[in-house]
Amino acid sequence: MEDLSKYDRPVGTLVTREAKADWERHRLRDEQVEFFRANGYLAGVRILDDAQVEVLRGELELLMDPGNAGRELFHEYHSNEAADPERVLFHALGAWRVAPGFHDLLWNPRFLVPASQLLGGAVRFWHDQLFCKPARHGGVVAWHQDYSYWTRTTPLAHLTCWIGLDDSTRENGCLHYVPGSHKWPDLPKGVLAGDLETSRRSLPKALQEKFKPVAIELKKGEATFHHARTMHGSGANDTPRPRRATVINAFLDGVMSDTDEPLLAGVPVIRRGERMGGQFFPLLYEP
Ligand SMILES: O=C(O)CCC(=O)C(=O)O
Repeated sequence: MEDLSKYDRPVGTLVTREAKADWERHRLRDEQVEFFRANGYLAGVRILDDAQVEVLRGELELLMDPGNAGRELFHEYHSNEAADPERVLFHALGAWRVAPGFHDLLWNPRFLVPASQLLGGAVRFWHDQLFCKPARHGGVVAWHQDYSYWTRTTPLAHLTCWIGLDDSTRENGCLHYVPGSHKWPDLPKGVLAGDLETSRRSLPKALQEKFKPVAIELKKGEATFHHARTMHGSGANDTPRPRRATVINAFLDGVMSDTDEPLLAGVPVIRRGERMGGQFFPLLYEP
């Protein structure tokens, strides 16, 4: 299986090539950027059309087979990460190395232009993630701040783009955010697919009082962006249809390693204090 991380440009046909001058039309409006700054998230940004969603759903089906040929290229691969034995949460990091659609998605201007506006500069890739909750017994994702999993990179200048491959609703386990929580301090890391509410109960009382989550219902192909300190989580899926999503995690160019260990499984060490870069962390966009 060829490792597509060798290519720091699109390799297939998922994303149509547009002249850079045409990328302006993907810019967020000022009020959208202001909403993100005030609340720590921005929902309802269309990233994919229905045909592109179908391409990614097809690739995802192959990737979810634990016997898939690219399995060894994933940095993490959990067919079921759910702590609850009655439920299933598929979660994997590294699809962009294996499947051309997930690879090229990183160079989609509909993602890159808003990401650059929200980060305030050049966009560098951190990693991708797949989060899939199967029909009827889909698992939860516990309340967390993404940066609690990423303190090995510094400073915090990170952004998450969550893209639905199904319509996501309260019933099938859509994402929920706590508006304003990006201004909270760094909180301890919990068990990602553990009990939804444990981390909430362990918060200081003052933060528990401010904990007023909102449900982010989206159409397939739409995205929501969030700040790396924004508290978020998602409930179970008991509906007859799956809730599938792909996530792009990025940071502002210039973020550094803060460890002498490999930053992801299977990736060479970037020494503490060195800027993130190289084959596995490509520069995606310089505005
Ligand atoms: O897909 C989900 O429900 C959780 C996603 C998530 O936690 C994340 O993108 O950081």
